[in-house]
Amino acid sequence: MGKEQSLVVVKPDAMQKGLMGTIMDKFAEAGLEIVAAKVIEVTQELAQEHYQHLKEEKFFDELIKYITGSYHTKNVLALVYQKDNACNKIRDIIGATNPEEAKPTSLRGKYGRITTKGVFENVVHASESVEEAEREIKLWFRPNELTETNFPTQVEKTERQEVFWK
Ligand code: DAT
Ligand code: MG
Repeated sequence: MGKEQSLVVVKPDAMQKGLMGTIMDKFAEAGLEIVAAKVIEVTQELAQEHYQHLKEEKFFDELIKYITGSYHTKNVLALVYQKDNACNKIRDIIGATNPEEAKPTSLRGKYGRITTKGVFENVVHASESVEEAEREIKLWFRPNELTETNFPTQVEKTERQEVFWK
């Protein structure tokens, strides 16, 4: 049995503010191990799928604009961390969803803000549970992008076009 894994996303506000190192330092201090990392632009499709459970919320459209980088840089840093009880440990470090309610010493408490449009610019995403982590890791990463995985994989032949160096 492998260790518990969680998806972490350093959101566009944190990327633009140069907080990637600060955020990763906190997780390293807590003994969390990185098993995947990549810088990507969040597409509309990925954003909508990631936040599908919030589709009916009145803040949904603004949330999608925020995570796809309409207000900051488009890049995010997507990571998979692992450790026993990783989801709870990481959620504790990042703090509550609303940055004004988050503990002042947490990442969201320290670096987050609410905009005049009501967007929670809360710096970092992390999976809330083991079940959510599995769904999110499978959504954001392919199996071969993780150095370790507990989730079953299969080999498929595809006709997909891939880009190579020339
Ligand atoms: P979390 O990101 O802490 O897991 P969530 O899954 O409930 O929180 O919501 C996802 C994101 O949606 C959250 O990071 C910020 C935004 N959000 C949640 N509740 C909100 C609200 N009441 N007003 C504005 N944005 C909100
Ligand atoms: Mg959540």
